[in-house]
Amino acid sequence: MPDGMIAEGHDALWHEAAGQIPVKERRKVDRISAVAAVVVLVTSARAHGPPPAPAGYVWVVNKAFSDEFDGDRLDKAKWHDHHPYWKGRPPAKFVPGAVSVANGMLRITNGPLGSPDGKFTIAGGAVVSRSAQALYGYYEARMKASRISMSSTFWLTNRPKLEADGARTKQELDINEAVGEGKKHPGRKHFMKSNTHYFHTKGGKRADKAVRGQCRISPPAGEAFHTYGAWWVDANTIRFYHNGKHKFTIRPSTHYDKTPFDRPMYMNLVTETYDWETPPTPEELRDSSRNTTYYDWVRSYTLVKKGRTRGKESAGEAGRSRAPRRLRPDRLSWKLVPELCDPKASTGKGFPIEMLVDHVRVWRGVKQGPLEDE
Ligand SMILES: [Ca+2]
Repeated sequence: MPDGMIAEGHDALWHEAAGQIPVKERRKVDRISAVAAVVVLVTSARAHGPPPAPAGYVWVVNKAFSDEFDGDRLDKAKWHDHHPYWKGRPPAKFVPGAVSVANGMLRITNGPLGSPDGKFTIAGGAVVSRSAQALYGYYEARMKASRISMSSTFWLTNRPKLEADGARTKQELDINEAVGEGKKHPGRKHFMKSNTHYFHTKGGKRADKAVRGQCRISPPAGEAFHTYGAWWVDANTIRFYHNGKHKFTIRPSTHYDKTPFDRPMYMNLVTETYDWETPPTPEELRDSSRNTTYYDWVRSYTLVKKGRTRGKESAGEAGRSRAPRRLRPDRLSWKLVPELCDPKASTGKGFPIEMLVDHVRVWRGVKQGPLEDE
């Protein structure tokens, strides 16, 4: 997904009729279209996006938690290839060697651990965001679970907080915790499994106030890519989405805190073994047709009040995002629409609303591109 992309809600403006484009403008448009075509290729693979933004707001990409995994290695500026705070749950240990990026995918390939380490005999993997500032917003991943009795996960959590009464608290938002081929729980693969945990530890006693949610999915988690999303609306409300459709809403426990989910978190894409599930055998772990979890992309967005996005962007880029005044991007962007709807450039399926977003991207490119020389 292009950086700085702005997504409107689903109220498309496709019927906005564009008038005849003057020749002079047309040249610009043609050149812009070349840029736009590249963007189209990138975004035509979009399976889903955020739900409609509330009136007066737009979704803005949260870059720290978004990645298409299109390179040939993990972006270390954005992610750890291990878990900075957790070795893993025995018998699976998080090993950087399990993590790779290829063919547009982040892959976590589980296997037998080369050298057993105490209780650890299995190599799993963890990709953890460097930023721990994920708060309210939309978080979405397109992924396919492995088909072994380890999990394929997408979740957020934070570090423990010391409360005034001496308790330590932390929260966890599990958007999806799939097991593609369970042994004790073979039916799990048919569900998107989500959860919210409020952990409270005091005087050596640890309590977990969990509120779960789930929905049925088909095909099973390990047999196809699915898009799992969560709209963290506020401290008490999280809406969950499967393939772009709202399926259920969780209101986290308020047993210890009236506003339980109001602290920022970091993101986790990890594979785990559990005490409630039988671990895979070495043979299963060596089977490359089933031992790998695939993440096509992770995309995250935050809501920003309309009219505040431009200032926000230029503030973040020291003014670099401002297009040359004579190009009048606020007008010309609408003239771009018929160009982008050219059947030759389209997939034939019509463009999703996200195309509007790309116009914004195009205009940001204008300043640094060849058009500036005209
Ligand atoms: Ca990808």
